[in-house]
Amino acid sequence: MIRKLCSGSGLGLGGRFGGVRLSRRFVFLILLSALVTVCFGAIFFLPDSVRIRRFFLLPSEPQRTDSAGSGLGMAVGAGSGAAAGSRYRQTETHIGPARRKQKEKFGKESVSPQIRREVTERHHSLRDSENGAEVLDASNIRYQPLPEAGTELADQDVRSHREKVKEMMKFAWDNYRQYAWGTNELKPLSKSGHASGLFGGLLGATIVDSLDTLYIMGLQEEFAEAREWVENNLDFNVNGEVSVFEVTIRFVGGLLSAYYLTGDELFKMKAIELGEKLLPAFNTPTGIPWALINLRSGVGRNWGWASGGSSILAEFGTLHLEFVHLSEVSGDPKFAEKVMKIRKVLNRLEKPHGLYPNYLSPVTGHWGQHHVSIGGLGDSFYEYLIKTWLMSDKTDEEAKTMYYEALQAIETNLVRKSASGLTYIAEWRGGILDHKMGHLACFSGGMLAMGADDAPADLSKHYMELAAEITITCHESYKRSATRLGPEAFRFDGGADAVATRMNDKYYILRPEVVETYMHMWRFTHDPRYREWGWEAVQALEQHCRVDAGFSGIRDVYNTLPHHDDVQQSFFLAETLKYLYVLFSEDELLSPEHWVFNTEAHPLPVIQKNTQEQVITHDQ
Ligand code: DMJ
Repeated sequence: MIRKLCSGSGLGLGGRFGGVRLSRRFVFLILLSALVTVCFGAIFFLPDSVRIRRFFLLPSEPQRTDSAGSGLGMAVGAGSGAAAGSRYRQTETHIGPARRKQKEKFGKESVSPQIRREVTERHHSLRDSENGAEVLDASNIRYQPLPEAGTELADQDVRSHREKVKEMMKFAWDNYRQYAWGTNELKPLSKSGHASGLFGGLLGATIVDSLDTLYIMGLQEEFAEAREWVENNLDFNVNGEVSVFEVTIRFVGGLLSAYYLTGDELFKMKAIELGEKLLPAFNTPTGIPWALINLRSGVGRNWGWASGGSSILAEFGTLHLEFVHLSEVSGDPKFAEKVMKIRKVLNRLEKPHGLYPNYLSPVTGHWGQHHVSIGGLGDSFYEYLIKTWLMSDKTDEEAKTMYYEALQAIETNLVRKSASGLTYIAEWRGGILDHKMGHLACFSGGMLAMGADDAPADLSKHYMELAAEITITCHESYKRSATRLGPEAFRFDGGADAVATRMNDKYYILRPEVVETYMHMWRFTHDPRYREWGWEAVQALEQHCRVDAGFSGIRDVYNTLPHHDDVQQSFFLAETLKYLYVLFSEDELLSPEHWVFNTEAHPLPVIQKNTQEQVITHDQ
């Protein structure tokens, strides 16, 4: 019995040697547990622990950017099919020898000095231009406040439509303020805040996204509340991973726009501060940024689902307008240099049939999967080429050339007509056409119209016709549903003609692209049907998306029985309602000669060649 106790329990009842063995084990156990405690502490409490956590804990992979906030969790395009299990964590410290070589190659390229020279030359040429005014010093740029809107419209119907849109904005805002203030978005059925995975620990997406819409609509009290929140609560020092693209278009774009509209330095300082926080995302061998960045540690990585660790065309290709303006307002060319480098890399790459695949490795500089789309994953890259040209006051020839070349390749390879004669833009998978068009792709009607004027070799008329045809098709996708709202994606094969055939393509999450195109088409043509179609959309939104406490997306546009997704997307206030409001306004409000909308509908001023035109007023 005693022997048993001695050998088994280690309670000190054994002989001398047994006692020594037991105390060694005891010390060993204590050391081991101390080590485990230290490791765990490091994983959970050190600031740069995100990567380690990801390694040890089951990942909660952020969703595809565009639709991630939807609550439906749909991935758009090829992203959804990409191996969910192939987790990719390629930070600079993880690159192998071959890739390191690539990094050195790209690092040593003459691209950087060239870009620096171009950006600096541009800086100087503007600064030294005729009148000697320092136009790049934003304190010299004065933007006068917009007038009280609504007074100048002669047409009573149009005026009342605009008032209706303003009322919708107030309703969406009031409910956000009441139930979700300070969070990113409102859940209008749950009456609570919605945390989107796109913004890490960043808060207030709806507030920052709404600033300019509130201001433009003359909702002054609401704007003042939003400003106060920005001043006291908007904090970028968060330990969380954000989407570089989403934060740029919504937060940086929203702040810049608020600055340019109001001249309030607070917004400028905040925009620059956030821009600085995003810069580490560009520390890759090629200069193509990571999709995600931890704002505190500066560690970047790509989405796990994106072809072989690629960055996404529509993300890294949609930073140009904001970063150029960050250089404008800060006087520091480093922001513009980053996006110019992206441009250079893209420009010199070999393109299959002249098309830009949606995936590009930031490490090797090689294309990933050959999936081409003017909808999700590709869309706003093309938009930013033509808008960069326009925003540069038509001086950025490289952007212009790249846009028209890309457009030509798209037209040759992707634009098709359905059996009933509807024009659509298909997707391309390694040379095989997928005859579907996403809601996101419907922005392209407006883009085509915007670029028609400067098109080469008398293609202007043709591009305007194409723009009108695409707009008709997108309108048909709305018209052919029971709710008169359009699905996330619609098809042109297997007997389908501008309708969704799969259940997970039937949702509508308050997206703006179709009304965005109506707005541009109205401005370029003054054809009244675009205002009529915009009004149809307003009525459908009121009927099917308005709920007790805000607006919600719906899960099936072909079913009038309500099945809401319970998310009021921030882009509904930033874009959908703003574009509708502008559609029912006079052309002078944010006119295309002086303003370019970023892809989140935040107006940024054209950087005028002539410095005298730097004072931008509403009535120019
Ligand atoms: C917005 O955040 C932007 O318009 C982006 O370019 C695409 N997706 C959403 C709206 O649908």
